Amino acid sequence: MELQQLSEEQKEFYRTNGYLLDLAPVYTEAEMKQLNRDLQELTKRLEPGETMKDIREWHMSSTWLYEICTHPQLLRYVEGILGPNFYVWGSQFFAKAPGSPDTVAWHQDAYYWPLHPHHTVTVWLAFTDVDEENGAMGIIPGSHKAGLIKHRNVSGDSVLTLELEQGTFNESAAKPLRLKAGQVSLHDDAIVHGSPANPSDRWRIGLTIRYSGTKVKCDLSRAPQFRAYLVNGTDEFLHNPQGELPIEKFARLPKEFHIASADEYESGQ
Ligand SMILES: O=C(O)CCC(=O)C(=O)O
Repeated sequence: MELQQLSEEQKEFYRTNGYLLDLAPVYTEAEMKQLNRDLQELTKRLEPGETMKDIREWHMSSTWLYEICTHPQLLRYVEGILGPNFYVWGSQFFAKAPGSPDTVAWHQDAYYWPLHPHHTVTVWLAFTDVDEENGAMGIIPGSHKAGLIKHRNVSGDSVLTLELEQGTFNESAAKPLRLKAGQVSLHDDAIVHGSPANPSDRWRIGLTIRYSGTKVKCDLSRAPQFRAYLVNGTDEFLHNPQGELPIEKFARLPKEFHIASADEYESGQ
């Protein structure tokens, strides 16, 4: 299939709103069926007590996941946002079983990450159809322009540990990111987003993949596990340690290689 480039209109929409939807699918229905079977194989590598959200940064250990993160169509979409030179450094599944009470509290990704400057885009690849009924992610259009807002610790059913305080953004403006399996959305690292529980009888599974322009430097004192994999263009800065390519199809990454999140940095873990 011929690769799609982002149009000038789509780039402008992203700059204004901080997200992008309605892109041509990256995978066909048949490919998604196979990818979901493969995902089952990968989940067999989880340890007791772990869930799919612990499949995190496994692109460093699994060639299967690395190939998804470097799918040529994904790279073309990301190139439209970041320009020609960028690396991948993060990946994580966000899955909600039928009836799962798990939520993702409203947050801004950049608050979690010791990355400067802000030039990071997340691809959210739908492994299942997602909509309002099964806990699709919601975003607040344009909220990436307001800068970073202070987060507080959250308890309860959120799978993340920090949240924005109510009143710091306009929750009623939230837009659900509906996707068919095999489609992606893109979002800016400063956009306010989150997701509700899944009261439906369907699974809701998405893979987030994080890409940054080569000018982005990670503060390694806060995330020593950080590894950049140049996936497009050239790295004229060499700001970050380069990752080693995985060699096994479904190998897990030892937990100590997960990239810590903001609360963990703050508590010095
Ligand atoms: O899938 C979700 O509900 C949340 C994903 C998310 O927070 C992210 O992509 O940063």
